[in-house]
Amino acid sequence: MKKFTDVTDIGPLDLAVKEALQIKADRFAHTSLGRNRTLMMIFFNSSLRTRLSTQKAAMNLGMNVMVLDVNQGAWKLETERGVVMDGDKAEHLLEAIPVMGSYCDIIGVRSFAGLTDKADDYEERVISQFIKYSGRPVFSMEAATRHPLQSFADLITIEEFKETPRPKVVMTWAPHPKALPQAVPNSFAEWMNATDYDFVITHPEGYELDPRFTGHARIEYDQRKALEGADFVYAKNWSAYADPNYGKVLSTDRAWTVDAEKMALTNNARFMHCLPVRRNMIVTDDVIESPRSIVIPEAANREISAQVVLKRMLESL
Ligand code: AN0
Ligand code: CP
Repeated sequence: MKKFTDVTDIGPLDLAVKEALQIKADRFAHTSLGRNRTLMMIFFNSSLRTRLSTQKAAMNLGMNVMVLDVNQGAWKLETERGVVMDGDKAEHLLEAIPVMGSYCDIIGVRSFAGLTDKADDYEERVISQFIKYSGRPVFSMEAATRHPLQSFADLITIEEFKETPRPKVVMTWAPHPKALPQAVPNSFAEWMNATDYDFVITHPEGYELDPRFTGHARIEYDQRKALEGADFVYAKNWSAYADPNYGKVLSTDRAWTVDAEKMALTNNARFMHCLPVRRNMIVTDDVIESPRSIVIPEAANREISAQVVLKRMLESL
């Protein structure tokens, strides 16, 4: 595998999940595959899970790991070509990328949407340049429009916990005080649409996602109606996608918070969230702490999704 940025890069999902479960059963089965190979993780944004789980996955494969926090200690990077660099940015991505590529075998990049220029975000300028200029296999650790390692871990988690072959999975928007990217919900929709699950998306009006991601999923504006009979409730906040409100917070209405009364409408659903989560905005304490909440095993599966991707990239070197 030479790149991992969207669902199509992983091939048939049943095989990917099978490989993930094999790795989970024996995560040290390939400790020599990564010998003398170096992973470089480049973060333009903060992270807890992605940083730790991806590093752990690389260590399970015997790799060496380097981590660069671009905004802490590195030169500030210019990303636009053609600008006169007389501001605070000391280095251009076009030099920095091949230099970083020269020190490693595989590159992971986290670069969130800026949420000001939709065309810029949806062109995936930053990660595309890594793919083009690094000379290395590149995987997304959440780019502007997708978070595929998260969605893959979500899929593995649903496969582990589902009690019916074709569960009803409901992704619900929930309130958050700050503007967040659409990457997690876009990606989750893209991956769920690649399964045969009954997939429903619910959000307030104005929060419609890019139809290239939501595809044939059912959109239901009445959250309670959407939640009826759900087997999995996947909560997430995102900022508006539609013009003229791109990147804006339109509502922080806590009537959309996932609470016990909402969960009572479901088929005793499992509660999921990618984390980090704001308690009592997105979800109440009692729901996230309940035995039906699977946010911790979901996060634990990030190690597994990362290990499948790294293993396949190492095999292709
Ligand atoms: C980020 C987001 O919503 O994209 C990362 C989630 C994995 N969340 C925050 O910035 C809180
Ligand atoms: N879910 C996730 O990607 O978490 P981090 O932002 O902490 O990496």
